Amino acid sequence: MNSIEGSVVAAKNARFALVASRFNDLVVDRLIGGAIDGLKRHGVDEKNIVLVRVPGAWEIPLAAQRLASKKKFDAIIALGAVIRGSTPHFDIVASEVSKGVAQASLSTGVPIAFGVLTTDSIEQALERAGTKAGNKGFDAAMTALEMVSVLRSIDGV
Ligand code: INI
Repeated sequence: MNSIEGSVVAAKNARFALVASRFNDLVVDRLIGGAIDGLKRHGVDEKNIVLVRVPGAWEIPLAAQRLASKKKFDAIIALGAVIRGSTPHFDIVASEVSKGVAQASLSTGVPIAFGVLTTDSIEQALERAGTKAGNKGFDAAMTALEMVSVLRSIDGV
């Protein structure tokens, strides 16, 4: 049996774009830090990382799709924090950003790791941004590395 799986070692010359929202930047800045730390510690050169900031999570899918369609990036990492209670449209924003990111990834064929937190409180968000529950930005970076690797392996079959 042949088994194909990816590794989290940076594929040669792989390029990554981070799309991160400014809304709830206290949280999102920590996700960005985690993602960049993860990429660099797994062998990605800083010159191969581009950071794009957008106003809110709602805007992430379009920016991610535009970046993906350039075919210059091996993977994109979407980072944001949608926190219930900030405004009544939490559910709409949370639902659309997840659907939009999935659609952008499938329509372009470029992996987009989903590092957008959807939480009930700022405390839950901070727990997932480098405190008690790890850093979902770092986790998303690992997913991006693994998807680049596994897609290159699939392409080589
Ligand atoms: N954007 C977020 O990134 N997080 C939120 O929690 C949030 N809430 O709750 O309102 C939010 N709203 C803004 C939205 O993403 C758009 O930027 C805005 O509607 C303009 O298009």
